[in-house]
Amino acid sequence: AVLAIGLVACGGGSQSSTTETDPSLDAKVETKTMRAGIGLNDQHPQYKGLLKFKEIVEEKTEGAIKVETYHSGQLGDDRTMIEGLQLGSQEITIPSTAVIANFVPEFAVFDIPFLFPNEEVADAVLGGEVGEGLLDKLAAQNLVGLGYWENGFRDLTNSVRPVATAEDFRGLKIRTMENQLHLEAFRALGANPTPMAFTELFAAMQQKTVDGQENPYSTIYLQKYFEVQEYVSNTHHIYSPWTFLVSKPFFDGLTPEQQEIVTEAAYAAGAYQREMNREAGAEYLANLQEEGMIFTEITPEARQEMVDLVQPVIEKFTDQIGRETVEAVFDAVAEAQK
Ligand code: TK8
Repeated sequence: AVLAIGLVACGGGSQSSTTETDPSLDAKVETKTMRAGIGLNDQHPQYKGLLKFKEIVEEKTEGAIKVETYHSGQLGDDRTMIEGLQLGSQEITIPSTAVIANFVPEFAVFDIPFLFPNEEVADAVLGGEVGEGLLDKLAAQNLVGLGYWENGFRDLTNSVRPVATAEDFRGLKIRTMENQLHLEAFRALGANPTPMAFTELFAAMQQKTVDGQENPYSTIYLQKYFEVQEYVSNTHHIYSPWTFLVSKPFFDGLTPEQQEIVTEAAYAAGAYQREMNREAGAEYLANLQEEGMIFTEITPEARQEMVDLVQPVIEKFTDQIGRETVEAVFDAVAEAQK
């Protein structure tokens, strides 16, 4: 009780005489705090994965590193949080690779529509040489990438009409992530896309500034988009990875042992998050229909038409992404399917 009062009295700040007399705190080195922020809410597997990361790190460092978790964009939108890592106002965020492409252009390779046929191929490419090699490029932006987590296959929702074919995209105002390739791909499909931070999306749909959006079923359900959207189609147009990002100045300031603990925890929590995402995944579409959304199946023929329509966009962006990266990823995708 005396210790607690002492801490309260000094506002948890610099050491008081009370803490110095506590033998268990005597040997303790300075506690480091990692502020971790994400855009999704606390119901999402991404947040549960983050809590797993916190648990592992705090246990293995015996409290020498503390992880503070923030959800629902409490620390800002994805772009702002990445900048926060660069500036040192925050230590962790887990954004979609599509947003990271604004910092490291090669990350746009994952924005190529219909790149991954299934999750197993995504795992092989992201967890393999190509995926890991891309993470190395983050250092030049003062960022450290500790593996990929899973946002998942993105599916279209809107409040205007059922979408079964490319023709049905015509004129729909679709919010996209802040990513050039996404914008042009949706234009090629005939939609009228507008880029927007995730944190503004719900209000935009509610106020009908946009007709629709695209995200995995998990997000559509857990963020309650069914309240403002009527139609959902399994477009599965992009597999969206997340990257676990840490502020490089902060990471460099950790001891080698702490760096290892943080790295292993990020990968372990990522595996846990992916598993949870996939386990729950099958139910979310049924949940959406229970909430009254109308589901439209995209036939293989209709999807092929979409694939063909976005081909010119892929060609246009190949040089901007980096031809070498694009080829390496396509090779890895082919290899994973052998
Ligand atoms: C959340 C984002 C989100 C992404 C988007 O921070 O912006 O649509 O899919 O999940 O990462």
